[in-house]
Amino acid sequence: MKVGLMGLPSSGKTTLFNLLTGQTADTTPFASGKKEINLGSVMVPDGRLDRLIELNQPKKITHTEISFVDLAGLPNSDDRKGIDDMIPHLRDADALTLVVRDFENASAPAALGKVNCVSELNTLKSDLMFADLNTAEKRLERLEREKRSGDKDKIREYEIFEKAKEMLENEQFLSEMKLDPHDEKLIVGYGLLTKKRYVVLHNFGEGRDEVPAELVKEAASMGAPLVSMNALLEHEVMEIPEEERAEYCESLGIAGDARDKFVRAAYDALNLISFFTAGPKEVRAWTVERGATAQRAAGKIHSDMERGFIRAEVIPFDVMSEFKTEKAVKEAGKMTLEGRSYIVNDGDVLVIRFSA
Ligand SMILES: Nc1nc2c(ncn2[C@@H]2O[C@H](COP(=O)(O)OP(=O)(O)O)[C@@H](O)[C@H]2O)c(=O)[nH]1
Ligand SMILES: [Mg+2]
Repeated sequence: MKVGLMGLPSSGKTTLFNLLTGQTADTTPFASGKKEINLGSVMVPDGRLDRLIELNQPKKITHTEISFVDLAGLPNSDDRKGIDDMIPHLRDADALTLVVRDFENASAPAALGKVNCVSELNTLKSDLMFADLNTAEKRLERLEREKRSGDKDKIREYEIFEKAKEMLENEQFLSEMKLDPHDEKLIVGYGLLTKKRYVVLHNFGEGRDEVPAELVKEAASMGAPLVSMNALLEHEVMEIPEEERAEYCESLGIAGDARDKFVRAAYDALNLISFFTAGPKEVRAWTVERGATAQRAAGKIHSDMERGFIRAEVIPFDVMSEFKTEKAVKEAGKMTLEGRSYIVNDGDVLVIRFSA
């Protein structure tokens, strides 16, 4: 699962990337003209996993991970050169973070003008819509010919892209389009950007920690969670020894947990859930799409488990946490046996029974 970081030059994407991954990617200004791609994976913090570790004292611990990709900044809206280079990398991301700058930055291109995080978000939104409009128009041009064969799917695809074009011209994101699963299949290959899920990151500088109401409104209108942090300061905090961190954060008046909050928000934006396997050997968090069945979850662990699936023993996390051991849960009659089509809940602790 991959989350793309998108934002105007000097909004702090690479700083955020470094904070997230502990890497030391170059944060020199966009003016250097480099077009590099930074990729790194990050453990998703999960308090439930911590509790299961406490209960099981396992030899091995495995978190779920998501990866982040950081690209060179999108050019500002008057200069769309370079946008085409970046789009493919954004297209194959599962979700996007829109980073907006709310701090003075001498290295920011003068063309960007005064600090205005709301207008930055709007610029990014139009860039996204513009890119999708491009895709839709290109596709319509081809389909014009292709649909003449009478192929039902081509005709349907044409209708969908016509509708998409109309929506984009009216500044609507395609995530608002109602499509049935068959329709979805027809267009899934195009990686339409405005159909993705988003997180908005308000990256603020000194004295600007208040989130502008307009930004809250804009983020909400696209259904995106909003996280606010001073990425540079949070990064500085991570660089000092762990035992001094709490005191340092207190002196700065910050909680120091912005990184975890952000990773969590990005994970949630992906619309994934976690289930757990827990024992003395290993406590592990696994990821499946919301709505996945027990059999599908088993397949995440091992393909043999999916194939030979017999049943799942299910303990909801809260029950596990309360009764502490599997034995106690069973004695209390709180463990359920579920078949292959059971829909896994976020936080389920699973034991899969299968025949090899
Ligand atoms: N004051 C302040 N400066 C920041 C913050 N985040 C990034 N910067 C600075 O802004 C410049 C550009 O940051 P960078 O992460 O390279 O931006 P990018 O072009 O979006 O990747 C660097 O000099 C950073 O140190 C922040 O939250 N506050
Ligand atoms: Mg950068």
